[in-house]
Formats: sequence, C-alpha cells, structure tokens
Amino acid sequence: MAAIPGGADHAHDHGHDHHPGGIMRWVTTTNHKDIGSMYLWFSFAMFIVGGIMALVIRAELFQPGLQVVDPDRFNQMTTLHGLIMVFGAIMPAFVGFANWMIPLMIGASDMAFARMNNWSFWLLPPAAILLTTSLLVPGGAAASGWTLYPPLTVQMGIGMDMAIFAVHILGISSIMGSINIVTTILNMRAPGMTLMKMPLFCWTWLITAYLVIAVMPVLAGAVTMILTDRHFGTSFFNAAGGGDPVLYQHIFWFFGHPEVYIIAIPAFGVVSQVIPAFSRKPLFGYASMVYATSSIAILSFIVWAHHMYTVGMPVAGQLYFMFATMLIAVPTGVKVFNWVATMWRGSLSFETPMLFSIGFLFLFTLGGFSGLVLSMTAVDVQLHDSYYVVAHFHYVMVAGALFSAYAGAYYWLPKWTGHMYDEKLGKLHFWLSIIFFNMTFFVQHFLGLAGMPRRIPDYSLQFAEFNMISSIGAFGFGLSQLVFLVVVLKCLKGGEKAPAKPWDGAEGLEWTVPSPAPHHTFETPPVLK
Ligand code: CU1
Repeated sequence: MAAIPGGADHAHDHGHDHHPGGIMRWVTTTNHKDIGSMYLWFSFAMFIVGGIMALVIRAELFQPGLQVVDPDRFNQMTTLHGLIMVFGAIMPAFVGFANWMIPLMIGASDMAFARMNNWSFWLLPPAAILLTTSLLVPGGAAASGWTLYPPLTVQMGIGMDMAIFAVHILGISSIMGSINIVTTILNMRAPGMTLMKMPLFCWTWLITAYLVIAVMPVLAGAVTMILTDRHFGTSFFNAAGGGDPVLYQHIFWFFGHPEVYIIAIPAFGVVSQVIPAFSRKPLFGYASMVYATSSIAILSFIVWAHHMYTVGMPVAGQLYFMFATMLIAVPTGVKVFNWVATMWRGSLSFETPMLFSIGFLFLFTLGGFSGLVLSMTAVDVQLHDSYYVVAHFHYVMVAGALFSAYAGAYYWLPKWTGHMYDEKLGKLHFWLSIIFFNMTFFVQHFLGLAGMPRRIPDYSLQFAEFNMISSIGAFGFGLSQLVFLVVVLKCLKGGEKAPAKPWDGAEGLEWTVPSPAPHHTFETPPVLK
C-alpha cells in the first residue's frame, strides 16, 4: 500500500510497517522513483559495457590486418554490442524515464502494478549476466550479429542458447514494463487530465508500449523456433527439412522494424518536453504530434522487408516495401516541422538539455534522410550490409535515442537530485559528444559507398584512412561519456540547490505536481509559488 503522507514516521516509530534499508531497499522497492533510478543506472552500466565492445571493434578496425582480436571474437563483439545497446542500454533508459516521469505528469501516486514494476527491473541483471558471460563458454558468444540469422545460429555453440535465453528474459521484462505503462496511463490519470491534455512524453510512451506488447512476442517466437531447430529436431529454418532461412528474416524484421520506433518514439517524447521549455512556448501542433506519432507506429508494421531486399523477393514486393517505407517520411516530417516551429520566435536559451535536443534534431534528421536513401530498392541492393547502413542506424540510435536520453537526463536531473548540475561540464559533454560522434560515423557513409562490408574484422587498403578517423572518433566519444558520469555524481553529492522551476519557462506539469499527487483536478493546472 502507498504510504499516507506524514504517516511514515509514525509507522516507523511503532514498527507497524517495515521499510528495509541498505541493499534490501533496492531489491524490494515498489516506488516508481527508486525503480526509475535503478533502470537509469543499469542502462548506463550496460552503455559502458556495450561501449567497451564497440571500442574493441574500432580498435581492430583502426588499421588493416588482424591485431587485437581473432575474427570469431570480432563477430561476437558485434553481436553483443548490438544486443546490449538495444535491449540493455537504450530501452531500459527510456523505461527509466517513464517510471520516473509518467506518474508525476498524470498525477498518479505510483505505477499501476508497483510490485510487477520491481520484477520488471530485476529481470534485467540476470539477462545482462547471461549475455556477457556467454563470452566465456566453449565456442564463445553468438557470433551472428544482433539479428541472429539462421542457418548460422542453428549451428553455433552454447553461447547462442544463452543469447536466446537472455532475449526471452529481456522480452518478458519489457512486456511487463509496457503493460504497467499502458495501465497507468489509461486508468490512473487525475480528474481533468484527459488523454489530449497529457504531456506529449506520456503519449509517446503509450504508443511505444503498444508496440512493445505487439512485437516482443514475435521476436520471442523467432528465437524459440531457432531453439527448437537447434535441440528438438524441427526444421523451421532448415531447407533440408523443408524449412526456409528467409522465413526467419521475415519474422525477425516484423519485430525489428517496429523495434526501431520502440527506441525512437520515447526519444521524440523527451525532445517534445525539452524544446518547448527552452523556447518558452507551448509545443507547436500538439494534436498533430499525437496523430503523427500514431501514424509512424502503425506504418512501422508494414515496412519490414526493406531490410531484406537482397533475398530475391519479387519486384512487386520490392516496390511495395519501398513506397510504404517512404510514406513514413511524411509523419516524421510533421514532427520535425513542429519542433522547429516551436522554436520559431521563441525566447530561446541554450542550456545542455536544449543543446542535446537541437543536436538530436539535426542529426536524427540526417539519419532519416540516409534511411530514405536506403529505402530505395535499387540503391539498397548496392549498399546492403555495407558501412553506409552502419552509419545510417547509428545516426538514428546514437544521435537520435542517446542524445535525447541525455537531453532528458540533464533536463530532469534537478528534479531527480534536488541539485543543479554543472552547466559548464554539461556543455563540454555535449560539444565533445557531437564532434566525436560525427567523426566516428559520418565517414562511415563514405566507407559504405566505397563498398566496405560490415561485420568483417579486416579490409583492403583503400579503406584505411576513413577507418582510422572513425576509430579515433570512437575512442574520443567513449572517453567523453565519462564527463556525464562526473556530472551526475557531482549533482548527487551536492551543488547549488535546484529551485522548483529551474528552467524559468514552460516546464511541464511534472515540475509543479507534488508527489504523491494531490486529489485536485487538472482542469486548472497547479501553480507552484
Ligand atoms: Cu526498418
């Protein structure tokens, strides 16, 4: 049961209600803020682990020839880097934001299923341990890339089984988290908080949660079919037994494309909170943002085969998937227009959250354009599995999702810790990140256009210069992220006390609503004195 305000001390004095301390507080907590913080710390730890794997990859690719790892280890690094960043770092980061902010934004006392919330989080560490320790078993980790394509994955050692088990656990965690978010938003809004009055971050998570519930079981099915092909004599993906490895690609990408939006849409939500605050204007085109986000989510289900133009599909299929994919540019354009229109003639200021949001706006749009390039079948046949693809999705994942996660973290750090963060260090973190990010990934467009394949530990001499630039950029980017750790630790330890509304502008409801929420109506939003 939720504690009654002012009742906690009483309960403590008389021993009626036991509040465990130390580590048990975190193991048993049902508080949405505690769980949100654990998600965010877990996500950052996984970001470091996945980042170290990326640096192993970039160290190997620093120059032609083999020097740091053998080809098998290299492929294991690409697999675990992808799985850990997608399921261990980015998704938990935004679930952490959801836990912290959604109850505050809609005036709910906590998440709907507070104990399930605890379990959703605590499933993550075992999955992370399975993935990372699979490097130590005979045969090593899965060496297939994060997409786990058969027939390769049907033949690999026990590391593949560990990856399948980890994917199942991660899927269960994110489905439970999403059920919690949907239920909280639909049932626990304060009176007067209609759906179309919700802060946009809540809308983006409501839509994302439906995507998660729809497609995570599809991924679970795909990897389970690999598992039965491996151990129980089925032939779903084995041509010799009447199966088809291309079937796996269809199932995987029916999950995989919506997954891109599971990552991107909460990022849109964060940016849609930050840009209005630092423009001192309400979000431009709120309703159109809701409809555009919903359209993107629906369209994401009908474009999956743009990842598999080269499997030999009929021309009619290629044309359909090409035009359906291009259609997504329309609602995405609406959103970019609205963010720019929000800033237009606003009273702008450029603190770190706003810098990361504007960085997101520029670079995510660039990643969208390279996606449009890849959507064209005739072009994609040339660029498939090249470094152009790697460049494209890192603009979406890093400059899209990671930069907006940083925007959100800097924006809400004063709310979370009660202290202002070090603005100078924050700005330093932003500028180092954006410079080294582009140094790492912009040149990869050229490598791809010149024909360098991805997931290969060696390359011919004509690719040497761009690879060296990319690797130096990657190490710079990795080191720059330690600045963020310093900022957060400093902020937790102390520093200037944060005022109630630190950004002097159009902060959202979450800044003014006390927690637990009051039983008032949001017809007249509360104003903090
Ligand atoms: Cu896609």
